[in-house]
Amino acid sequence: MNLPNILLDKLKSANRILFFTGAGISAESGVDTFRGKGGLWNKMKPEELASFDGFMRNPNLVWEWYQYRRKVVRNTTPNPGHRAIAEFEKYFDTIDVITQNVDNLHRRAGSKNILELHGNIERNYCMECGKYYGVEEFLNSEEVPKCPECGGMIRPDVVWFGENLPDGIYETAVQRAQFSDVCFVVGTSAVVYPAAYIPTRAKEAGSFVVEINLEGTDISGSLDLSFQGKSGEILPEILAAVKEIREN
Ligand code: BJW
Ligand code: ZN
Repeated sequence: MNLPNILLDKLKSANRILFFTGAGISAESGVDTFRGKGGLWNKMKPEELASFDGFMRNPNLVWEWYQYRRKVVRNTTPNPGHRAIAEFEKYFDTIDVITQNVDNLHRRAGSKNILELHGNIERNYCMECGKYYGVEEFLNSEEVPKCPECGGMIRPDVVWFGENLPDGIYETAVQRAQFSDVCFVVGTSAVVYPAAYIPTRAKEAGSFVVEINLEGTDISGSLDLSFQGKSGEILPEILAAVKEIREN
């Protein structure tokens, strides 16, 4: 693929790069996306599985779904897209990763500055006393476990519809977006708010915003560039160009 000169110029002079990622970046690791082709929500109702009310209506079903996804995540590895993002750190002063994903794959790929807007599937907490737990404690629980300390219900540490994002995280994310020189928007349908405001906030502040997605999205037209294809193929190509222009 020939990368447009405008992108190469921006990458040559940039100091701060932001990656804003969604489920699509993990698709090539075998982690299901929510929407789009083959997305989870084509088969299941989001409000039943990813909301507090859905959890309270049928806690064991929701728990089972998370236990299943934990298994998928444990048995997979970061793909060339995650690894390319981690390698960008060699070439720029600041690399920020703001992810909507809960799968830990950016961390496992070696990225350092990660903001997880929607939590992390590899953590749990007690709904009564607030104590945090890893996943190992409840690895074989097929039903919602009870807190060993207080008997309260244990839930995954993720953000469901109608719940606030972790304290202050969205404000920090917007600041990082506004500071970025180039912002890559990777593998997200950009329909879930407030996360979906981030590319727009970056663009308004003068960042050069580049989308990488299998298909066009509602925001494609308002960004600087939009590449259609697999992030696990396109990101390594951009990294190869970065190596050339930043090492010489
Ligand atoms: C590839 C690829 C490859 C595939 N390469 N690309 C009405 C209007 C506006 C807003 C609202 C409204 N009603 C309610 C709201 C607010 C609501 C919201 O945004 N709803 C809209 C959906 C309508 N938001 C919230 O509730 C948020 N909280 C909030 O607003 O708090 C304030 C508040 C408090 C109290 C009351 C009301 C408001 C919280 C949102 C939490 C989202 N949670 C989830 C689940 C997390 C846990 C879990 O993982 O189980 O987060 S939902 C799900 O969607 C998950 C994702 O992080 C999120 C975004 O999805 P993402 O990452 O974009 O994935 P997909 O699947 O949508 O897209 C994948 C893309 O990849 C596709 O485009 C593919 O083409 C592409 N792709 N393969 C490149 N190889
Ligand atoms: Zn407890």
